[in-house]
Amino acid sequence: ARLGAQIRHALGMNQFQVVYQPIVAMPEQRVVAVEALVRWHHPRLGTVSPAHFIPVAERNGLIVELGAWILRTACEQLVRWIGELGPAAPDRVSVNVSARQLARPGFAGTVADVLAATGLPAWRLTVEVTETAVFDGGPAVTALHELRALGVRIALDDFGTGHSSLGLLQAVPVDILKIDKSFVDRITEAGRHAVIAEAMMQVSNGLGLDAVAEGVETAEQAEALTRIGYRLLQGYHFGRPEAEPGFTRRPESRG
Ligand code: G
Ligand code: G
Ligand code: NA
Ligand code: MN
Repeated sequence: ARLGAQIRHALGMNQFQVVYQPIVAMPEQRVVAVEALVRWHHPRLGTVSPAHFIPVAERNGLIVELGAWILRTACEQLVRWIGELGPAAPDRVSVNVSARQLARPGFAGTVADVLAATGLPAWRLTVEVTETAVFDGGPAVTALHELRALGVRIALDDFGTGHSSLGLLQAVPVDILKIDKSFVDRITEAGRHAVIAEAMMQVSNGLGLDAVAEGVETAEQAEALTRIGYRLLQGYHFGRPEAEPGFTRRPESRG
């Protein structure tokens, strides 16, 4: 069958899984949040990347159903961790929302229903949207205002790579800038990358937003980012996306 039809089947067969990547606060490296990322374990194809199937689900509309399942699963998981781990649980969970999901009438209502059903307080949920999902205004931006009114936080994902990064900040309600990995990759080289990352930090500070640097893979990158003011870091250096990230293991059993 075509991939689109297989996605519907996979939902019924429990082939999707949500994994969680830590977002740490420097310098203590406390896990203050996790980003939820979906995985598809296909019986024949193995693990299919969301970079491959999310665009298909967007085109055939199944992203609405799949996205709602991801949202509910992530909210339930944080509620469970808070119950099991208390203060060692992350404060927040961040869920990626695609353009089509966000622009569909009733999206904020779905989020409100999931929060009510799972008991997760709205302030503990962040919705991650890309610049391209919101840059032409319209229903997607209306949805962001509705989410804000619920108390949900908004993160602008892959910040700096879209069409209108700075202009967008005038038009769209945002709480968090997620600085794209492409800036982090070369942050330790002399040259323009560090200058741009530093300018983005100044914009973030000036507007009173949080900034998260994504794709941090080395201690050197973490150090360079910290030096220019980044306090919230995410990347393989701190942890990969996993079903049960390191903080779920009790200190006495931690390797
Ligand atoms: O997790 P990974 O790096 O393989 O993700 C690849 C791409 O798929 C990224 O752009 C990421 O934002 C997207 N993605 C991962 N999980 C989700 C999800 O739950 N919903 C949406 N809409 N996109 C996701
Ligand atoms: O588009 P978005 O930023 O949501 O996508 C995040 C993607 O980046 C996920 O697929 C995640 O698995 C991946 N990722 C997270 N941290 C790192 C990292 O340190 N290095 C690389 N190469 N990918 C990362
Ligand atoms: Na994201
Ligand atoms: Mn991102």
